[in-house]
Amino acid sequence: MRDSLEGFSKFLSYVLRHKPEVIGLLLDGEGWASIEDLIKGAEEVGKFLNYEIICDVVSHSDKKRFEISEDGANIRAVQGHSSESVKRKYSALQPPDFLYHGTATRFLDSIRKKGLLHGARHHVHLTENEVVAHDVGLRYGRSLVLRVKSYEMFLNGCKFFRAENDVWLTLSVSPEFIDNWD
Ligand code: HQG
Repeated sequence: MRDSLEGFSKFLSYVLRHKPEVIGLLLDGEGWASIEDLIKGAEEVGKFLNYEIICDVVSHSDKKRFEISEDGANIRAVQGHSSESVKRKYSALQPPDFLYHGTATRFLDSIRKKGLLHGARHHVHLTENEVVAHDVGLRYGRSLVLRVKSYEMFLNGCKFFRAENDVWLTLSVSPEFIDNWD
């Protein structure tokens, strides 16, 4: 992501995942919002956006966080939502044997007791890529990558979903399915 686009990307993540109401934006159940309304709403809070900037953010997003509809009229974040208006219906999939979750060492005691919880977001986020997981953990402090026995969870009836940008999602991970505490 180029530096100049990072601020716009953070703003889009904020309104398309978490707080659309701060700019009076409506998200439908699948997370879609009108780009016209997004531009108008942003302008009302003093944030200048236009269609070109939005397309630039979408195409340069390192994690492919956003998607523009085929007709070019709407935009959504593909995962990471906490907004209650969004109830994405991902299709359930068989996961690989293991998936990774990057966290910070300071959360470990709690994770040992309660497992991984989705918190304010709708899902726990997992990845096939350990390096990506490490970077995710760094956002909160000293990073620690937990290995999740995803296939075993699947055999035990837990559902897994994969967002359009290959982020894996599940509702929670109980401690017994984490296999590398030390
Ligand atoms: C931790 C980024 C204590 C959890 C990434 C994490 C991701 C617990 C934090 C996406 C816990 C929640 C999401 C428990 C979980 N006790 N702490 N029982 N269970 N936690 O930001 O997964 O760049 O909501 O380990 O790539 O860090 O924004 O979730 O540290 O896909 O596109 O609670 O955000 O993508 O933090 O990150 P978050 P996350 P973007």
